[in-house]
Amino acid sequence: MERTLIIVKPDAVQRGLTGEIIKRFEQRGLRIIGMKFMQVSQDLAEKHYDVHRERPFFNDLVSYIVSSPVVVMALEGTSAIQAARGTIGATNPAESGAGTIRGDFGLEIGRNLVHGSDSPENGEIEVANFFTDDELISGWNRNTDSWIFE
Ligand code: D4T
Repeated sequence: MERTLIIVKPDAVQRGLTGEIIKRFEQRGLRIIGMKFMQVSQDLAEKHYDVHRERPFFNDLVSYIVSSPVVVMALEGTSAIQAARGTIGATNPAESGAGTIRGDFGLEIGRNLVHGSDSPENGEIEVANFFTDDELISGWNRNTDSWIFE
């Protein structure tokens, strides 16, 4: 099982797309192990995007993620990283295929609606950055699990 951190970003929450976005991950088969509505602090935003600190778009990225509340989810599943990124689409919505979240709802890279972790290692780190242990319910079973996980 892999874990991925999903952030329904400020633009998606403001546009009323939270339910639509959660639905897509649920129907993909990923299991929710944590979810909350929150305001990302400046410190947490800088930590989350630390890998981009030297990039020219770093300040815009941080301002965007702290600009309004977000919904964060920790999801678990086999190939959760790759599956979630497929559901999300390419970084630039203009290049995302129809049927992906960014391809269906976005146009610009700086308003790309949703974040998903890019590796199993980063999935673990990012989930731990956004959730305390007692906010996560890992290891619960859905009655449908055997119809989703082989
Ligand atoms: P996130 O991290 O938001 O899920 O996006 P990706 O995983 O798809 O893309 P990324 O880490 O390469 O970029 C993080 C974030 O930076 C913005 N960005 C990126 C930008 O504004 N301009 C750029 O040129 C790039 C490469 C968009 C996503």
